[in-house]
Amino acid sequence: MIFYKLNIYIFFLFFFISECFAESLFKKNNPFIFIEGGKFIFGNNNGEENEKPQSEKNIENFYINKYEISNLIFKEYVSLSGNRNSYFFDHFYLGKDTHPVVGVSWKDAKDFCNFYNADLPTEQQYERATRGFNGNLYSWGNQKPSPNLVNMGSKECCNPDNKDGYDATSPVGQFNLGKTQEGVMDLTGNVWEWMDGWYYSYKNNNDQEELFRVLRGGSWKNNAWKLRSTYRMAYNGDFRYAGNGGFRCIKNIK
Ligand SMILES: [Ca+2]
Ligand SMILES: [Ca+2]
Repeated sequence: MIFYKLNIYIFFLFFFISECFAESLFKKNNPFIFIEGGKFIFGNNNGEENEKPQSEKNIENFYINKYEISNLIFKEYVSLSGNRNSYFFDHFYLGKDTHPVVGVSWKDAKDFCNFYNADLPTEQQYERATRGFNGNLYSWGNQKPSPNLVNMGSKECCNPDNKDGYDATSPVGQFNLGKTQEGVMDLTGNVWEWMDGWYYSYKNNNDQEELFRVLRGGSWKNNAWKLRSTYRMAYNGDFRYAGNGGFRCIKNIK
C-alpha cells in the first residue's frame, strides 16, 4: 500500500515538474505584449491586388509574443508534447538555440500555440500589431528598410544580404530600432510568420477555396516590397522545408 502511494506521489511530482518546465521557457523567454484594440487601417490600396481594398477594421485587445518562437523553445515543446521537431532542428546554423525556428508546417505552428493555450495571429492581428493604428508600412514606421532596422535580403528578389550582419536568420530580438511601438520584435523581417486561417481574397468572402495559408512580414531573403506589413504570401500549409519561415503566437482576451 505504501509502495502504491509512493508511486502516485512520484507520478504527481513528475507531472508537476514537467508542467512547471512547460510554462517556464515559453513564458520566461518570450513574454506576451499587450496590444490595444480599436479601429485601425487594414490592407493597402497601393500594394498587390490581394492587399486591396484598404479598409478600416475594429479589433479586440489581444496579446502577442514579443519574439518569434526560437529553436530552444520549440525543442522544449517537442520534448514535452511528443510532436515532431522542425525540419532544421539539427542544422549547424538554422538550428541554433537563439535563432527563430524554421522548417515548420502551418499545423506544426498551430499545434505549438494551442499546446500553450494560445493561437496563431490572424492577419488583422498581425497588421494591427505591426502597423499601429495608422497603417504604417513596417514595424518601425514608414522609413525605408535599412541594415540597422531589420534582417532582410538583397534589393532584388530574393537573395540573402549581410549588410545587416546576417546572411540567414538572426537570433530573435536583435533589431531593437525595428521594434513596434509596443516593443514587439522582428514583426518585419528575419523569418516569415504563419497566420491563422485560410488565404482568402478581401473582396469576396463567400465561397472561396481553402487551398493556401498565409505568411507575413518577409524574411532574411526579401527586399523592401515583401517586407511591407500588408504583403500577403499565399503558401502551402504542409510545406516544412523553408529555411525562412517561422511563427509566433497570440492570446485572445476572453
Ligand atoms: Ca540579412
Ligand atoms: Ca518576422
